[in-house]
Amino acid sequence: MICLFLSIFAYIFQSGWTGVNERTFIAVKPDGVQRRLVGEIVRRFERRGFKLVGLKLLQASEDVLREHYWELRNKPFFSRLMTYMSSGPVVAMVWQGLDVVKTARKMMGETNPADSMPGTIRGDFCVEVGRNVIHGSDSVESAQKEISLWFRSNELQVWEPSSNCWIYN
Ligand code: RTP
Ligand code: MG
Repeated sequence: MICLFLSIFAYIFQSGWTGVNERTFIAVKPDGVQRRLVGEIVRRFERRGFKLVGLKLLQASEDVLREHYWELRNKPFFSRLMTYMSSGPVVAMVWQGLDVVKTARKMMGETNPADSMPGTIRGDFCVEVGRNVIHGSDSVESAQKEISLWFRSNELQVWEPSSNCWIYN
């Protein structure tokens, strides 16, 4: 009963979540899964201090991918991108924390791995834009849309990390 109440409360107030409650959608793309980078990527977000609230391994449907990359539908690389993203399972995740959208993008590096600094995920683990191992929402608004596209509200966990007082003052 309490869980149900918390889930409904969380769902209703999802769009108002900011500050330490900000959320982003991260996906390890099929090449990242194939190359056994899931653990490394999760480790980086955990060690930075972000909270994992959702995680699943799935084969993304064409409908979900089309919706997810709708803004890129007229780009010349769109069909290659669809083929790439449906070439194997992806690990879909939701991470939460202060400025997590912006910080996750910094941790990922640039879209083109060649422009990504060493120390970033793309700067450390890939070389080509068409195999850039990770996706991250580019704004709080996109994050909200992507989270509701990829996750049902009951797949997101409401929990209080015991380390919070060592991460936030
Ligand atoms: P993502 O959405 O996957 O996190 O990547 P992003 O914001 O850094 O870049 P975006 O412009 O949204 O592009 C989405 C994905 O499309 C592939 N791409 N291929 N010139 C190309 O062949 C090209 N440009 C982009 C990449 O996989 C990119 O991450
Ligand atoms: Mg993008």
